[in-house]
Amino acid sequence: MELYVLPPSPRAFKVIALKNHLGLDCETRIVDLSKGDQLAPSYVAMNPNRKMPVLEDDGFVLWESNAILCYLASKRPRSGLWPSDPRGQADVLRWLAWESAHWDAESCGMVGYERVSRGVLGLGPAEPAFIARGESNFARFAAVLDQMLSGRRWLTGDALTIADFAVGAWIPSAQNLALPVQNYPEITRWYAGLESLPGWRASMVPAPGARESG
Ligand SMILES: N[C@@H](CCC(=O)N[C@@H](CS)C(=O)NCC(=O)O)C(=O)O
Repeated sequence: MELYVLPPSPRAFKVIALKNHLGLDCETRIVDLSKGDQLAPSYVAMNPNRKMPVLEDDGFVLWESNAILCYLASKRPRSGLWPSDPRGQADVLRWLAWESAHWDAESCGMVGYERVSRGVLGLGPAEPAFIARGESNFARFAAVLDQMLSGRRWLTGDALTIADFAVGAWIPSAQNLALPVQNYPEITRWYAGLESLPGWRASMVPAPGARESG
């Protein structure tokens, strides 16, 4: 398997952290967005969206980071990270959708796009109105996350799942983007649990000020 990624972007981090957590045999290839690697015809043939990450497994090509999480976790069904029972699976799917629609596109990712990705992609200065909207949405959705984590070790209960990888991958970026993660005690407690996983720690990239959310 090969993963096409640009760490420390959260969409890259989540798939790298899961690969490391599961000990999967998988090469990583850097997609340098600042150099336009995502625009190369060979890359566009894999992902016509011209975005990373992408997974390639023996001719099977998969884009969308949360779909990649499902696929990687399916390689180790006994890990329980992608449950097979209908309610467990739907609960995880709920959080994968929430992460993509709200945590990424409307809050952390919106602020990251304006403050970091625009620079990486050469798209000009940030638009303050989008930063303000992203910060306001962060307060809204971080409160939901904090409340839902109350009384739970992990996002969907006692067991770690790929939902934790998807949502938790944004916390280092949120901190670097000065989003006030520290105001949410349940998020802080839960994230400490993720950071204690050896595979998670091994995936951290020390890159202060550089492409935290690209
Ligand atoms: N929903 C997608 C989002 C992927 C995405 O937005 N990737 C960004 C950077 S992390 C990208 O490749 N941007 C390049 C561009 O838009 O030109 C996923 O989760 O995989």
